Amino acid sequence: MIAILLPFVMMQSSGTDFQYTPETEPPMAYFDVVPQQDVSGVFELGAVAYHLEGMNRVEYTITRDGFVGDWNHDGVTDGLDLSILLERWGQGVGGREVTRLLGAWGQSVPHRPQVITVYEQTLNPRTKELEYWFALDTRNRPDTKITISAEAERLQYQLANKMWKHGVL
Ligand SMILES: [Ca+2]
Repeated sequence: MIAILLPFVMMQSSGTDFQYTPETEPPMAYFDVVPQQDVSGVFELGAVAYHLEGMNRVEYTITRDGFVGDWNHDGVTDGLDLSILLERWGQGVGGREVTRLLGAWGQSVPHRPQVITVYEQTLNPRTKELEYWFALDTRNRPDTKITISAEAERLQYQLANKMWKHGVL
């Protein structure tokens, strides 16, 4: 079981002009996830995001507590962790996880934040909603608390305008 905390950050434009200029409005975005829940396996996690000028991307930053390869949570990565990993072999755990574990052998290496960028909204099979979503695989790292933050960025006005002129948008 893994607890997911979901703070959300939206990028805002800074302006003191009170004219309505949609190209300077911040995007609207919300996680389509119940916060602070326990999940396991592969969890399709996403946000609904919208902007009048179009969305560019939603960027997620995944921060994990604990240490790389420390499957038994004793604070160090060693043979006991390798045994646990091998018991889970083929269940979302494979060579990449062994490499990660061996790289942290005998140490207490904190997880580095993982960044995932989603540029297109598609149907999230879990929620049946159009979202900027990704598959969070909780099987390939030791169970721990995961905090996920996201930034939603609108399409830049100049880029949208240029794409419009070329008939892409
Ligand atoms: Ca350990």
